[in-house]
Amino acid sequence: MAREKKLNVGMIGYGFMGRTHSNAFGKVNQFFDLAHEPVLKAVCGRDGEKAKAFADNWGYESVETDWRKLVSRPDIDLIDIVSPNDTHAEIAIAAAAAGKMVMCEKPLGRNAGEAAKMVAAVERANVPNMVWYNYRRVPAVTLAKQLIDEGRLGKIFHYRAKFLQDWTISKDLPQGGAALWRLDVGVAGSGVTGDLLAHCIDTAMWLNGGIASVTAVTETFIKERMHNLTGRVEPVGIDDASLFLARFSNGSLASFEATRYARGHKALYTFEINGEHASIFWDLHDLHRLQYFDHRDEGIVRGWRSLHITDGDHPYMKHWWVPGLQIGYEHTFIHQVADFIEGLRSGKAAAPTFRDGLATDEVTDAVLRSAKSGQWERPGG
Ligand code: SOE
Repeated sequence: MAREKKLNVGMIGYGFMGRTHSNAFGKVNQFFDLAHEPVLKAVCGRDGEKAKAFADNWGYESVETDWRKLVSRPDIDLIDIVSPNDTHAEIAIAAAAAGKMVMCEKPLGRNAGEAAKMVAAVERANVPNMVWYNYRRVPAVTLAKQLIDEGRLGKIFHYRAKFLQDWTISKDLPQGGAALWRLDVGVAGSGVTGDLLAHCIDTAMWLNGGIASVTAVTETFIKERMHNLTGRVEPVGIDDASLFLARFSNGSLASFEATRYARGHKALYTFEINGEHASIFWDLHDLHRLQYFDHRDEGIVRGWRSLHITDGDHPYMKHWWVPGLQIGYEHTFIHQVADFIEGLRSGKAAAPTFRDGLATDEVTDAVLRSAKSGQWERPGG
């Protein structure tokens, strides 16, 4: 397929996610046959020098220090938002009003109220939109979706997910400012509920359908931290740990756990799904494997199989190396760009759209509400 059209990208923010996205926009055409070619037109950051250094490293053609200017530039087709959560809504709404396509880092809004306004903006403007819940596009996770949709698991009884980290245990770690905004509730919206559980919820609803109700507990272990921007010790408003039980609309029961206080774990995202006939288990630390158990196998050889997801038949893998050779974390972002661009060609929007991102924010809001009320809560209720 000829790369007939340029897709001019203007990215706002340049942190960790800025690197994953820039890498994806830069590599996608080498591996996927697509009608559009992303062009790294401009990166935007308030610190012009740092933004320039980022632009030089990744090959952006220009730098802006005011996102409003970037959004109004006629040579930009797509605004990609990788700045902190408190900027997502304002930028996305302005970008949609300017007729730009919008891609936004997760979570979509700091809460469902913000996310709903973002959905209204992109749907009113009728512009392509997507949220970067990248773990859907780990080939093993996409294969899990395929196995479930083919009915191999049968009726699903249980969904179990966790996302464990340990990077905020020290009480000396400040909150706020560059790299530490995730600890500042005003900027992040919430703690691990919006940052980590949101990933688990997005994957879960994609694999197992809607969540009907939740009951949750959260805890803030360190109650006060120095704030980098004010220089004062201030109360901590985020949840450090968040656990909830859920009932899915299909009748299955679930448990979810996320924490930044699980010493020894850096990014242990796992899920297990138990169905009538079969079960699957996936672990981000071993992301190219899917564990599969099928009760219908002959008894003497029945057991958990460790599938190595590197064959050309596996989702996305025919675009990469040869069977047996694995890919990693960064490829999930490349897959996401490829699917977004393919959606532009086919007219069938690639998920998760902003509307899907709103559904996740409705669940995270319900989790936080339940942790306060001590009651079961309904997403969107
Ligand atoms: C937090 O440490 C974090 O970077 C999240 O913000 C990402 O979404 C997750 O994928 C990895 O951990």
